[in-house]
Amino acid sequence: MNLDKLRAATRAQMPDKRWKHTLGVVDAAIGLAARYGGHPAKAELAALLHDYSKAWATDRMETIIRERSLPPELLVYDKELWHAHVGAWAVASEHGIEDEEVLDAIRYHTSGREGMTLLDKIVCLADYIEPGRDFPGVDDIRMLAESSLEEALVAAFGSTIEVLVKRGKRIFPLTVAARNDLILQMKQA
Ligand code: DGI
Ligand code: FE
Ligand code: FE
Repeated sequence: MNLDKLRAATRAQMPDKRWKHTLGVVDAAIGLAARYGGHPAKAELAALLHDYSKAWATDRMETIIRERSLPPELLVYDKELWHAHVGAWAVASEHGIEDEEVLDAIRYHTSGREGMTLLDKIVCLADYIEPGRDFPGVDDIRMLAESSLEEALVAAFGSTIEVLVKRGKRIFPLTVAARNDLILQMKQA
């Protein structure tokens, strides 16, 4: 597996704007890995690949979820969730990525999950705070990211959940589980 080839292959999956976001997430993930003792090369790889399938057609993702036995419950939640699981499947099957830690960080970067690993946290948070992000409250999350991965992620999931509630959308149970678990981790720290 050659990083330059993976970069070119990832670049080819998405429009310019998404690629710029990806490069921002790579930088942010490397920075968080340095701050919190994460594995820098794994953080870079997972961040590079995290939105691999983001620009794929909905039909294509739906077919993969059905045919490759990805969690069927995804289909009854927001389509925005699909690219994370489909992306993990795609980089494994198209590029032979086998590192389960990296694949999990890609798979759970949107929803989070209970028991998030350090790498899961780094990639998920990097996705929220990369320099191109501009949503209400992002600067508060950037500030929290300097002192606690967990506090920053609780704020980030909180902001996503608020938006989903305001729009009358369903919330994927793993996001609620992730937030609950992170709050518990903060209390135990
Ligand atoms: O792919 P990105 O745009 O870079 O970011 P992402 O993978 O975090 O996707 C975020 C989108 O997913 C955001 O618009 C909210 C949406 N979404 C829909 N349902 C859920 C959800 N996000 C979470 N965490 N949980 C949900 O249930
Ligand atoms: Fe994403
Ligand atoms: Fe992203």
